[in-house]
Formats: sequence, structure tokens, C-alpha cells
Amino acid sequence: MARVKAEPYEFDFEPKTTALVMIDFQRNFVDPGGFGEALGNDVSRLRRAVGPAERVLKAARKAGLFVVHTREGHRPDLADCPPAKKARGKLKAGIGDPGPMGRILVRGEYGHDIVKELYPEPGEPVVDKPGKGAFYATDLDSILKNRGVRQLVVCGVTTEVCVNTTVREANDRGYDCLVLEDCVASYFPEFQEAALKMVKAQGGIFGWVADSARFLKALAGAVTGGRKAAAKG
Ligand code: TIU
Repeated sequence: MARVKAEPYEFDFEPKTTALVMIDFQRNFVDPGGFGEALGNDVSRLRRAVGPAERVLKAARKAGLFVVHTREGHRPDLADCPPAKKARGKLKAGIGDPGPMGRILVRGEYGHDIVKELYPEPGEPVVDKPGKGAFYATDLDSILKNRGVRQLVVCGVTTEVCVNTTVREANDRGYDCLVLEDCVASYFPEFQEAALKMVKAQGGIFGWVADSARFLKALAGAVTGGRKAAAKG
């Protein structure tokens, strides 16, 4: 068992039953010239989370944590895209339309894929999701339950949209979620702050919040502790 100094109180986790969930680190949202920027957003705010998330991803792999990635997007025929989602925003170039990184939010297109720093390794499931929440219309819950996962460490973008929706969905399905505040990002500073507050308010109504340094410290302790215990046994 490992313990992370977190808010509203310490987050205890068992590495064997914990998954790292990397939400929507897609070029479309994070990189200049993508859909996020086309919506008028400052993508440098999202880029900031990539470095800390990369450190967490590498440490999690080393520690043997189960890693899952998600991507928001749709079938090339858009049959899984609700007309309401496509119409929203009255955009000149919206979902399915040609963009600078290929068709916008369409699976298989360059912009839909994950940035190279955080690219999935073989054996790490990639869950393609049509909505904001990673549990809606996906097999994420089965993937986690089949591995005996009960706790989620969450990184991703954007904090108030896909991260928050996913944490709420996870909470209702019985998972304990730890959100790493420097590994999640929003285009809007006020939403970043509020979205994190919403997770940890009321005694951790949706989960816990810590930063990557605290999590990495706890993970290193768990690995060393595990090795010591194994050497003794
Ligand atoms: N992944 C995710 O958050 N999708 C979004 O559309 N986010 C926005 O903040 N627009």
C-alpha cells in the first residue's frame, strides 16, 4: 500500500489495483494548429501538463501500473456523432470537416492521435470515446474491472470537460480517483481552479487532488518498499 499526501486527505492506493488514466492528450487539443486552437483557445495552457504527465507516465510504467489512454473522436462516417454535438458552436470547421491536422475529431486522422511524448506503448489499451466521459459508450469499465482495478490516477485535458466528466463517471462506478493537478490542464485558468476544487470539496465528493511530485514520491516509496519486502520474504 502506498500513501500520497493529497487533498482533502491522504490517498492510499495499492499499485496492483491502480490504473493510470491518460485522458485525451491528442494533438487536436494540445498542439498549435489543432481543433482546440481553432476554437479560439490558448493551447500553451494545455502543453504545460505534458512534461509532468510524461514523468508520471514513465514512473508508472516502471512501477508496473496498468496504463490506459483515451481519445475523443468519431468514426469516419460520423454515425456515432450526435447531430447536436456536430451542430454545437455553429463552427465553420467542426467535427468531421477538414482541418489542418486532418478531419477534425475523426479516428485515424493525424490530429486525433496522441502527442508523441505520451504515446501509448504496446499493451496499454487505447479507448476511443465519442463523448466527454471515458465510460460513456466505451468498454473502459470492463477493461478496468477485468484487471481488478479499483483506483484511478488521472492525467489529461481538459480539466473541466473530459477529465471532470470522466472522474464523475468513475466515482459513480465505485472507483477512487486521484487527479494530479499539474498533469491536467484547461484553456481557462478559472475553470482549472474550480474544476479541481469541485473534485476535492465536501470531503472528496468526487475524489482526491495532489500534484505529480507527491504522487511520484509515493510511487517510488511503494516500489522500494515492495522490493524490500520481497527481499525479506
Ligand atoms: N477532451 C476534452 O476535454 N474535449 C474537449 O472538447 N474539451 C474542451 O475543453 N473543449
